Amino acid sequence: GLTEQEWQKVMDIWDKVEPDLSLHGQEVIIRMFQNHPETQERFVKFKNLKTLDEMKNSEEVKKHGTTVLSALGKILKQKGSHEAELAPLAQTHANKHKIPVKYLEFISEIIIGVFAEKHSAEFGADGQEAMRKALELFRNDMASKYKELGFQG
Ligand code: HE6
Repeated sequence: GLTEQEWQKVMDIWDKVEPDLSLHGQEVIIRMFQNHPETQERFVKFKNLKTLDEMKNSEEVKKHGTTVLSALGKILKQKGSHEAELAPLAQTHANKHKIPVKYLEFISEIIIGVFAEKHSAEFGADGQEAMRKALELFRNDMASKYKELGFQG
């Protein structure tokens, strides 16, 4: 788990991100699609987006970025006691979307990268390390749920 101090660092960066969730979310989704094209293939609604411009101009991508980061924010704010928030997410991502844990690893690193770029002054090495631990905890618990659901992930 994380120490109270580490959770505080995670909450501090989230405070910076939250006022502009859709911009951060859009950037995360686009970068995930660019760096890991296999992730884009999982989206019926985004498979057809070909160029970076098409992605940047898509209101749907922006909207989905907001959806993903607000769900993640709700989870992080539980500071590890996230069973109620995590269970439905694991359920859909295992059974419906079939998203491997590897892809959750991709998006975790991208989230850290995007936040670090946009908030270099406030999100230093220790903040990034705390966020990495929080996202690892999230992924581990997703992976346990996946197993319970019989999804190899
Ligand atoms: Fe996904 N997602 N997602 N997801 N998702 C979500 C929250 C997805 C995610 C990682 C989602 C994904 C593919 C997520 C998704 C739909 C992720 C919410 C709240 C919803 C929704 O309610 O619509 C993380 C970390 C969080 C918090 C891939 C790939 C990754 C890495 C869909 C294909 C798909 C969908 O709706 O089709």
